[in-house]
Amino acid sequence: MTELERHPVPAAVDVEGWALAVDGAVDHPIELDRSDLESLPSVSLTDDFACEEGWVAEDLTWRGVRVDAILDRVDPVPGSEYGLVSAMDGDYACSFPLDRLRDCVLAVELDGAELGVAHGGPARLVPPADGRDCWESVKWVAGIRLLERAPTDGDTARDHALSRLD
Ligand SMILES: Nc1nc2c(c(=O)[nH]1)N[C@H]1C(S)=C(S)[C@@H](COP(=O)(O)O)O[C@H]1N2
Ligand SMILES: [Mo]
Repeated sequence: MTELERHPVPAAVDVEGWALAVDGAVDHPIELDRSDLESLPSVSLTDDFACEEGWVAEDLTWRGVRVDAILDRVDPVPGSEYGLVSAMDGDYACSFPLDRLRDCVLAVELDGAELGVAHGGPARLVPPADGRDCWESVKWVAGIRLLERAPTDGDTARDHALSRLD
């Protein structure tokens, strides 16, 4: 079975009119479209991506915007400590301590080309490789919601990912 057969693009993923909502415990909620994202400073990083299922995709070069640069635009309230990153495929979402989320890159390019929908385009979260779980790399990112406390529900990514393992 190929990787794309294991991880097909769900029907709920609709990239037309895509925009990223950044809201929650912030002073200035915003919505960014592709050109807004392109106007922010970008960074590149190259690493391997390993999945709990036992495969590794080597030497991937991502380009995108550090979440830090996005959060600077919304002015998180002082008590903001977590971020819940949600996706277009149903209730898939993953929470992060805010400091770690700031270090993630919201990737819009993979290996020098626009990030295709097959791999999570228009925008995919790429957390720092150190201590990263595969399900934290949220594909088809639709929202970043800042929270003052760790979410007690809605943080579904791990369950979704592990439910695919036998
Ligand atoms: N929105 C969303 N993101 C997701 C997933 C998912 O099901 N939905 N699966 C995760 C898991 S477990 C893995 S291993 C990778 C797979 O990425 P790939 O399809 O580019 O190989 O996406 C991660 N991000
Ligand atoms: Mo995974």
